[in-house]
Amino acid sequence: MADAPFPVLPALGNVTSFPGPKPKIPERVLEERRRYRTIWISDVHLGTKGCNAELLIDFLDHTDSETMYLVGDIIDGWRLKKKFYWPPEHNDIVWRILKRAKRGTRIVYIPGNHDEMIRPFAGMNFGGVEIERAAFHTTADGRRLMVLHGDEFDTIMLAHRWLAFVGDALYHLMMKLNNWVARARKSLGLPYWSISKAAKHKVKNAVEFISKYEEVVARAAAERGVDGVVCGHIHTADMRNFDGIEYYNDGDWVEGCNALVEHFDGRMELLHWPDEVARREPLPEIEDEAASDELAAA
Ligand SMILES: [Mn+2]
Repeated sequence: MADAPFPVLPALGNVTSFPGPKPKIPERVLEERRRYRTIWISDVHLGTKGCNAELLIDFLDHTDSETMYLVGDIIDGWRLKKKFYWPPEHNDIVWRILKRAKRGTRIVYIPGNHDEMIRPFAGMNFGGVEIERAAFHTTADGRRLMVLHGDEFDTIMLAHRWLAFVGDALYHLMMKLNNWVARARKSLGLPYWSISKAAKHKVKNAVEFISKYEEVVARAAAERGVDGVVCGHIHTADMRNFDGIEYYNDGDWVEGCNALVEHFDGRMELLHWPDEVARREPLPEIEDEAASDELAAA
């Protein structure tokens, strides 16, 4: 089913007169794009240095879908207000999304908290991009999913929000540091005190926070009578099931570089794009004739 012919989009290249400036990174016109029924991405944070724009451009050039949901925090208005940062690659992303809309992809943009200035435009359509506060999506196998950014649950989850962003790397660094501190203290005749134990408590809280958040969102979805929920916001891609309610988080393009996709049979998949790029066959090497001529002459 995943290889079923793509029913909606016309062949690539039909849009010959797309207006606007040419992107800095030229669009790769591939014969074969990966085609999905639906794509969800969020937490792109355009307007910040954290955004992995080139990877996202690569993703956009290699995929297509009937529907694409932009699940919030696409543009980081909070940071832009403080400091304006907008490299050409960020324009390239906007250009590609608008071109997708023109080519026939239904694009639904659900602003998040960082792009909340776009929320008042809910119900409007800009260049084929529908702005919505939330959306309902029916999968090919008939499941009804609620799509929303996810900051709506922050009031419930307020305590220690920052802990959610303390990652594994910090934990391991802490463990190393712990060994070093323990040895130093021992040589000084000081009693054992675990820095990692103190830190571990906080990291454990972070893991619990994510788990708790996921459950809160899933339960809220259950109350609305849907089969599942798709959100972003916490920058933690995941697929889980809480008592029959499906929870999907499409991750982010700051750390994870993830997308959630629905295949044509309704099967859901989380993509980690750096892995997909790594798996790709390298392009054939271009033989450097000048260099080989030099070698022959030597
Ligand atoms: Mn957010």
